[in-house]
Amino acid sequence: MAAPGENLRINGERLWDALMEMAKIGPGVAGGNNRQTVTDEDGEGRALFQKWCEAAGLTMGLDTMGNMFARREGTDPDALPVYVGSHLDTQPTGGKYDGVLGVLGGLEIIRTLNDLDIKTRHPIVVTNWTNEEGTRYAPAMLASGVFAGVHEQDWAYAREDADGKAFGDELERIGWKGDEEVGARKMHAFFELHIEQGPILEAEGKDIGVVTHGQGLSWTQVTITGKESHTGSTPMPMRKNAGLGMAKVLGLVDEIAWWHKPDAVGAAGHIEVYPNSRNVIPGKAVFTVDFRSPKLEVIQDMEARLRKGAQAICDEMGLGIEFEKVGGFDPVEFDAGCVTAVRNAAERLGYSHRNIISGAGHDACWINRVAPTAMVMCPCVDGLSHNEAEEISREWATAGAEVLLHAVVETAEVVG
Ligand code: HGY
Ligand code: MN
Ligand code: MN
Repeated sequence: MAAPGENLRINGERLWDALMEMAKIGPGVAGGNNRQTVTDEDGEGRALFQKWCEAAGLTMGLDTMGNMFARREGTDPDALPVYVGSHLDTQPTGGKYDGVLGVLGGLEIIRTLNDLDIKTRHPIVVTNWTNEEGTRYAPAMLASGVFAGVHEQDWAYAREDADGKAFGDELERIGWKGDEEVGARKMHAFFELHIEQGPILEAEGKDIGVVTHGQGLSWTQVTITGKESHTGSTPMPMRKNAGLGMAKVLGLVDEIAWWHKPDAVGAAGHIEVYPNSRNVIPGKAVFTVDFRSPKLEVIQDMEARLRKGAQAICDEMGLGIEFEKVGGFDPVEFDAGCVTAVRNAAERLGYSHRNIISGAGHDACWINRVAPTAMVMCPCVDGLSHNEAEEISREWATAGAEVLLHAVVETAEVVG
């Protein structure tokens, strides 16, 4: 496949303007975003994306999980499309670039090809995957997981948020539940541009991360039960303190991750105690343990140590404990051909680059099961993400989108 010339560049200002425009929808309280999945704000963001896609001459497909597919025709209608995209939903205290850069970077590719009247043999489809974050509805990468055949759609529709609202009902309520069968689409390849969400690229002064692998993830929801009682009048020996049990287990989670250093991370970001009253000993604690590692055997060992150690803590304290696996995927190795297209693009464009393993999960990790897939990463300031202060530079956004452009166009085969 002929590679595009090194002077094929995107319009960095236009990409940056699009990012800032999208960031106005579902603003956070500290400069970031709170555009959680299947909320009204998510619906607004989708509508803006659709408007831009239609203005760029794309036709929009929508499947039964709300995944959006904006198609630019190729010269060969029978050729499988090259897909490019990420997610528009954000964390409750999310940044402006996590996911969004990958979707709007895909749109910028289309806008650039239109400007230059470049045709490709394969169609190109810009994609927005529903509920990548997994915050309001666990697990993360829910809709790309259904698309890849990992989750059943009915199970996904029944997932409930903290207020007991079902995912399928909310998707329908915001008007973004499509008719197209999820997973019916076949892909020639899939590329995802994403911020690193870690410190490596910035620390090493690299413009581009060539993502060869994605570390695996395990989410275990733990429920510890004790006995609610008065914080003042209940003698210490009589207490069944579920909150204290949780605190000890959280200390164990940290120990387990450090025990496997440097190949493991562990924490709990979701934590609830009941009744959460100042003068009541918690009778129940519910929290989700997030373990990750590039090595499957390390993830499995961490899960086993958690169950054994947490059970022993609760037995000792006279507390009940239940475990439920609520998310996870094995470590991922991306497609060598697509990864090479990304690396060659960075070389051709004169961007410094290094191979990198993705610390975060992405839709690409599931799509890698059904199509040749690779990711492009750009640095982010202080490696910070899942924080409203998440920041990137215009130069980094431009570099990432240009590498994405070259990898996608080379794979889609320029015609004429
Ligand atoms: O959890 C993750 O890694 C992703 O940000 N959803
Ligand atoms: Mn993301
Ligand atoms: Mn995220």
